[in-house]
Amino acid sequence: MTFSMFTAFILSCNAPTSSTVPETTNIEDEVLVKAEGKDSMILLTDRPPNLETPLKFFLHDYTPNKVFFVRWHLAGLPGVVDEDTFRLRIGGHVNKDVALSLHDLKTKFTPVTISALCQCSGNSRSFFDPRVPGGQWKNGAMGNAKWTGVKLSDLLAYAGVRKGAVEVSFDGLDMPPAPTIADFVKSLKYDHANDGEVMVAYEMNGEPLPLLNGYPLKLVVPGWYATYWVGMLSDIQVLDKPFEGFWMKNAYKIPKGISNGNESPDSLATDMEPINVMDVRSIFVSPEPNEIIKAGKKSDIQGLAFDGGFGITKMELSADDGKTWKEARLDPELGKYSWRRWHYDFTPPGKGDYALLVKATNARGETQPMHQWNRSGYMRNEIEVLPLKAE
Ligand SMILES: Nc1nc2c(c(=O)[nH]1)N[C@H]1C(S)=C(S)[C@@H](COP(=O)(O)O)O[C@H]1N2
Ligand SMILES: [Mo]
Repeated sequence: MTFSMFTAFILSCNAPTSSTVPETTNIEDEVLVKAEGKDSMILLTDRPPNLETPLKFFLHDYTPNKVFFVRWHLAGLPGVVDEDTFRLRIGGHVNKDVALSLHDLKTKFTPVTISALCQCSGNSRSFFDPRVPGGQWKNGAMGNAKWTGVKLSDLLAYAGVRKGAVEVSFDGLDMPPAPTIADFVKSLKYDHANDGEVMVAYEMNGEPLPLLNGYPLKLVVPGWYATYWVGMLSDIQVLDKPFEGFWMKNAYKIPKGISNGNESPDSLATDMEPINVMDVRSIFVSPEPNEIIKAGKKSDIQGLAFDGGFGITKMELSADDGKTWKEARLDPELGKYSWRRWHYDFTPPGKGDYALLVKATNARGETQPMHQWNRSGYMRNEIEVLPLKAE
């Protein structure tokens, strides 16, 4: 394995060749880059690589691997992973420590495939008002894919879990760039890890994962925010006491038991818990903001809706700032953990400016708030507004 702290993954960039670097980046100023194994994507940071999917690719039900968003915390990423020598290790509170090759994973266990949305906790953070620190993502820190691999419960049974297991931790090949920074390790409660849905994927949309999406293995935690979807997964530990690492104990915390992770800037929540199931949410995909549509003519407005796996049951749009709502049509489900596409016919009566609002409701009756905020910019699900011009 080649470990290079500062592997350059960005191959080319269309940023203006001006000699001055702006001190603040306006979210309207997108810089598109081509990274290793990827097509043009929106650049957030280059070391570690953080790349956003341009909105137009959400016209696909399954996000193409070449533009699937990329999010790493630590700059110490291997530039290449050798498929022959790579091993996934399982140890800790088990009967036998095991080391499995990719070939073992593909031949010793029954393969499973699931469609699931992988959404960063901080997706759409740039829209929080007041602004919060962290990656200033728009809506492209998510992607929907078909994941193929092995059930984690099968792997745990293979190693033989001893009595008294409470949690399972997951570590990847990425390394902190300095000893003072904590390695990226996440954990799940043992019962969740062993539920038969959590899986270790070796394929994404029928192909090996791109290196930048965690080749060769990614933990898939259906319905949960992507911070748990550990990439370049190389080490699984069964634990007989709760995991105490930085990325569980300190980072990725939300106000406990509060819907949509809401809190207010002048009275921050004090009781916090690790982020978990995705809240209900919808976005506009087409037309894009400020696009020009035809006055007096029907326009297809379409977008996506998703939640933590309970199922989207109703989509509504409003053209009068939320006073009245009309139902939109839902496309067939792609799977309970996938996003679901919706369509709405909108005919602007005359020329002028319009603003559409969109709201999803799920099978548990949960819906989206008019306003949402928290200090970390997580779980964004405020009702989205689409400005349009009719001519
Ligand atoms: N090993 C490792 N896995 C990781 C991360 C990381 O920094 N290191 N980031 C997590 C976060 S916060 C997100 S949003 C997803 C992003 O997955 P992607 O880069 O394949 O889109 O990976 C998760 N898995
Ligand atoms: Mo994330």
